[in-house]
Amino acid sequence: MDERRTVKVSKYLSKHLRHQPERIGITLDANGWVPIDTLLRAMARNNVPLTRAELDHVVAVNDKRRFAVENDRIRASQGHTVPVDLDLPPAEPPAYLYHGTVGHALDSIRSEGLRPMNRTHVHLSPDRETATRVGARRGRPVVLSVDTGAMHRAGHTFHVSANGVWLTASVPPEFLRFR
Ligand code: HQG
Repeated sequence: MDERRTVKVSKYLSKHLRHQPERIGITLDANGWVPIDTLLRAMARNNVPLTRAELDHVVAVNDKRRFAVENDRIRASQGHTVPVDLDLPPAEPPAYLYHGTVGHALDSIRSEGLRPMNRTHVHLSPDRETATRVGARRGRPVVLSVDTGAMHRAGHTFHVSANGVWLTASVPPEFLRFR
């Protein structure tokens, strides 16, 4: 399978496993999983035929390990806008995590902090380099440091996804460093 098709299928999977499962007639379970045979049948019906071996390849080579396969089921590891409970245990974050955004969001972020917007959680990165890439999806990236140690001590809950993205409900502005 060539690189172009691999990326195309990965985007297709993100779209339907995170945002619009109903568009191809599948239903995610409460934890975001769908049986792989159900997914492959739905893809065939929607003119995107994919074999199990091809799916396994897309999952295995994905640059951000976006998908998890377990017991012949698949789910997106993070990034959902449909309400799913990833059922991840609470995790103690490092002292600082990072958030990549863009300049025009800063005034609003300064006053209301980070909100999940359309997604189920605010997504935080373990290092500045990753956060820079996240911000760059939207324009010239701006990286904020988040005092996650202080948030944790103040009782905020954190989870880490299977692919190393940190998730929390929101980040009040007092925990953000705009440097
Ligand atoms: C911004 C990708 C105004 C926030 C990435 C961001 C990540 C606010 C945008 C994952 C705000 C939401 C998630 C506020 C937050 N006022 N703007 N109060 N609070 N924002 O895409 O973090 O490649 O939902 O800064 O790598 O950019 O798809 O979140 O710019 O892990 O696998 O609102 O998506 O993963 O954008 O990205 P998003 P995100 P994948």
